[in-house]
Amino acid sequence: MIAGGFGAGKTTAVGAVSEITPLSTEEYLTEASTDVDSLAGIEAKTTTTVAFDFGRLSLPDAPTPLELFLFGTPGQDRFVDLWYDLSRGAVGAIVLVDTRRLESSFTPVGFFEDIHLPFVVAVNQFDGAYRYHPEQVRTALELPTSVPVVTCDARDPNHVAGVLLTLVDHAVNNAAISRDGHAPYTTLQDA
Ligand SMILES: Nc1nc2c(ncn2[C@@H]2O[C@H](COP(=O)(O)OP(=O)(O)OP(=O)(O)O)[C@@H](O)[C@H]2O)c(=O)[nH]1
Ligand SMILES: [Mg+2]
Repeated sequence: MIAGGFGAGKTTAVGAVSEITPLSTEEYLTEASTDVDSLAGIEAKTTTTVAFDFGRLSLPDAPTPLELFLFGTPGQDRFVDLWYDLSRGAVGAIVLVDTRRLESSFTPVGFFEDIHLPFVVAVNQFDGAYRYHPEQVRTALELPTSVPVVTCDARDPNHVAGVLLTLVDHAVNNAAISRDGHAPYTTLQDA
């Protein structure tokens, strides 16, 4: 799963790295969301994801060759029911973070902690945004040392692939049982 707050760069990340034309469910932002979905720092944004993004990435050079199916979530908290559906059977999650709007990261971080799905935090370094050290972001989000925190540019395929490899490595090394009792990465272990 590629998760994170509204406008953190999830659709951008899936589109950057997918080797198929991504399925996207973008709809135009309207005046109705002006007061609830802040565009501070992302004023050029005109659409938002209303269901999910889907893409695919093969990693033939990974220690075990992998084919990852990428599901980008909608960012707003009001879509949390959909996050539950998308997380079923997932290997793990990337939480993309925009440090200018850090508060929108708490809900996705708490969500993956609650369902015990391995996740990594990737700070999406927007142009002009202050460059915080990953350890400062860890402290601000109250993350344990076991959760990897990395930086990336969500527009760069190599960066996003690198974060996915970090996630796969983290998921393999952190066996966890999801809240519904299924091992979330059975497929990965089988591979
Ligand atoms: N400068 C810069 N802009 C980015 C980066 N990633 C995304 N953007 C821009 O930021 C805006 C938001 O990107 P999206 O990919 O739509 O974000 P999202 O997280 O999918 O948004 P929602 O689905 O609405 O929650 C777009 O205008 C992107 O072009 C980045 O790494 N650097
Ligand atoms: Mg999106």
